[in-house]
Amino acid sequence: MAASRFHLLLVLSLTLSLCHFPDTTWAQLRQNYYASSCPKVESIVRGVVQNKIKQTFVTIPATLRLFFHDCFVQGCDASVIVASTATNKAEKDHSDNLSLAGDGFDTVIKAKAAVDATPGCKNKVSCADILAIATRDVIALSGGPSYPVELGRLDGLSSTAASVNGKLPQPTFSLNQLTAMFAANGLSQTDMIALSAAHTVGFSHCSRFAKRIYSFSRKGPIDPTLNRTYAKTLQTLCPKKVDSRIAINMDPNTPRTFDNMYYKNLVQGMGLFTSDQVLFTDPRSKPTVTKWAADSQAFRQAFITAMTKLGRVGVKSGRNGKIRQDCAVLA
Ligand code: HEM
Ligand SMILES: *[C@@H]1O[C@H](CO)[C@@H](O)[C@H](O)[C@H]1NC(C)=O
Ligand SMILES: CC(=O)N[C@H]1CO[C@H](CO)[C@@H](O)[C@@H]1O
Repeated sequence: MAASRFHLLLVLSLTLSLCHFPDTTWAQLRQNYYASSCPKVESIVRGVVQNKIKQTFVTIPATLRLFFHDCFVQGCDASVIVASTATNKAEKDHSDNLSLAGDGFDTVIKAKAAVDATPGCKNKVSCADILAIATRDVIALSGGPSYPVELGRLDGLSSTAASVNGKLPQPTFSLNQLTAMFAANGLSQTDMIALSAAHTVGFSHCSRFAKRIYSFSRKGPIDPTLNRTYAKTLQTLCPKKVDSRIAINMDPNTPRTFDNMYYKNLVQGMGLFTSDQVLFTDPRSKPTVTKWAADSQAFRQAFITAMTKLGRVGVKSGRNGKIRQDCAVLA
């Protein structure tokens, strides 16, 4: 009795405190958010994404990574898409953006134009939601799991390069560092392991892992957790004096398919970054990697859960956001 009264109080006070800070919750996100204001938004975005993929495969990894970077810096509010101006250096011009491929930005801008050209939809759909829909679509269109996407985000009101500092994981991170950074965004270690499988598609520049194949430590030039055969392949693909623009497939086996090959690679010592391989070498995450390498269905379910949680990070509402007319321009 006392316990349930305490429970009631707790629920009440939580509800009250949420009411005081409605701008920081994701409670307003829901499926079919645009059912009355722009009912065809999801099929419009899907059409643009499909066309864009026909032009270039890079659309897939570029859009997926753009969504991740957007959500981890000031929340999923399309602030990563904002262009720098004479007076403001925006998020996308931080050095960690390096390599955010232009095709992700282009996908959102084209989809926004298509949505706004649809009668009734003009200025009704946020850039942040368009990016969330496009991301769901690129995953599904490359063989990954599909899921109903939660919508109702507003676009952020600021975007600064300084806000990126310390917010994105580095390829040299340990399991503790990875887990802590994801936890800061409300994501569990299991979510982190699931989301890392995004590296089953897309490219990396040689510089991001060169140390692992050429100058690992005093004990030897090659990272001992790296498969020897794979290390040799990487040395061939990325010679010491490599053109800094060269990028290689992160999943050497099925680079264009969104699948659980990522985990199968880790089991064979074929994770490209330290932050990938550590998921297998650290005994705390190893059982999950082993399980998902063998059980694609379990991985897909965990990935959907984690992506949905990622999409709730730092969502803007009320006075903390707006619907941008031009995704690249704040005002
Ligand atoms: C767990 C920590 C993570 C680290 C340390 C990390 C780091 C990196 C690095 C260094 C690259 C290569 C960039 C380049 O050289 O061009 C990369 C690429 C990529 N990352 Fe991650 N990442 C992480 C998690 C994620 C997550 C959670 C997602 C999405 C859900 C993601 C999606 C991607 C994609 C799709 C690419 C390929 C981009 C392209 O080909 O254009 N990453 N990541
Ligand atoms: C290294 O990779 C090859 C396939 O490329 C595999 O046959 C071998 O078992 C791997 N070695 C280890 C130690 O996992
Ligand atoms: C795609 C993009 O905007 N890249 C920028 C990332 O940051 C560097 C350095 O700050 C810029 O030179 C790039 O243009």
